[in-house]
Amino acid sequence: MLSQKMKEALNRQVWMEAQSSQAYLAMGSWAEIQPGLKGCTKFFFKHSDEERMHMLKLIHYINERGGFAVIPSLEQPVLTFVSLKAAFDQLFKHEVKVSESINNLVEIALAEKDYATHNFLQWYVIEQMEEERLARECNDKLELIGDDKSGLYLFDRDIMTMDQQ
Ligand code: OFO
Repeated sequence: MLSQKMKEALNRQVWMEAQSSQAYLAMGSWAEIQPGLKGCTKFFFKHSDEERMHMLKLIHYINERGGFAVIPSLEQPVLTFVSLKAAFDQLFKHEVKVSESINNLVEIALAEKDYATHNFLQWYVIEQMEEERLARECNDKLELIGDDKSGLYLFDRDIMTMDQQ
């Protein structure tokens, strides 16, 4: 059985994952109308779907452990970006915030000796490490590329394979 505090904290995480999904959906929609960003468009939409899956996993966990997962209302995400680099900067910052939030959940689980939730959260800990790595890698590459159009072309072509490493 989840404690009240744990239930509330997990529900906040539901909101955070849903908000991430919205943010990446907005990035995908923005990328889709930019010339030559087919690969990035696919990447953002795929990430939005993954965040929704992270949210669903939490919803089922809360409900299975005697809580009630509350479907939250969402804030409108940032809709437009001055550059692809700006979108990826935001994505990276967002992932860092999500990692902090997951770490906070782990701390609560440990403090409450809720080892089931602690165990459940390990999947998120690993996932966040991977997402931060990928976002950092994308940012580093875009920093190197700058305004070089052929570099951007290759980045867009390769981004889906970077995602699988
Ligand atoms: Fe849910 O992993 Fe990113 O935010």
